[in-house]
Amino acid sequence: MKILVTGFQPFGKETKNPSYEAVKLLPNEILGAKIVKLEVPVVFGLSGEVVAQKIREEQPDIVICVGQAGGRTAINPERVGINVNDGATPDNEGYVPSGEAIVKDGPDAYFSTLPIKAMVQKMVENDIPASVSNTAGTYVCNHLMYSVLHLLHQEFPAVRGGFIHVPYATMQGNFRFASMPLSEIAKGLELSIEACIENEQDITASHGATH
Ligand code: PCA
Repeated sequence: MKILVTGFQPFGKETKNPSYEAVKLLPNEILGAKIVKLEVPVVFGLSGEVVAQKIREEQPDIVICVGQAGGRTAINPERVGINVNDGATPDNEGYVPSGEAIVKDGPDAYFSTLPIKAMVQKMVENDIPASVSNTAGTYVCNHLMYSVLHLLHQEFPAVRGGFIHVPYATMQGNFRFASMPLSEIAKGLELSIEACIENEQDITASHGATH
């Protein structure tokens, strides 16, 4: 089995992005699966193209994209990617979208095809704070999640994929917000990858939210 794991370059005021910093710490093999790592630019459009090219080259069985969600208090497997780019802050090429579709006439949303509940359960059992998130936002992370799931749906229906948001890493020094040591973030990603390998289908469990 081969698993493509992506993380992002830094964006905004940050000089490090804990997503790719944590991906770099992952072993090159997990439960016998080969781990292929890729750093992705924080740019609408280009992010999806770079990952699509790697998927075509590497032909992975699973694609897991990871991004920073500053202020989140846990590692969050995302449930859904939505078909919209909308402005929060400029991407790394200065572009601020205004609510356009990612794929014209594409489906409104794609659900993750990763076992998000099994991933959360495995992390929590191992003392890593984790919960399911029901929004990946409307910035580049949501863009990449939707773009990858669209590609997989169209061209690689047997390949599972999805997205994980991670909090700030402690070494970024944003102490007014929740953070986790980078090694713990990497541990959470490794446990999530194990859960993906172990669970072809997700487990039945309640991981909803009232808001
Ligand atoms: N986080 C941003 C984009 C890149 C990243 O790491 C997001 O949540 O959209």
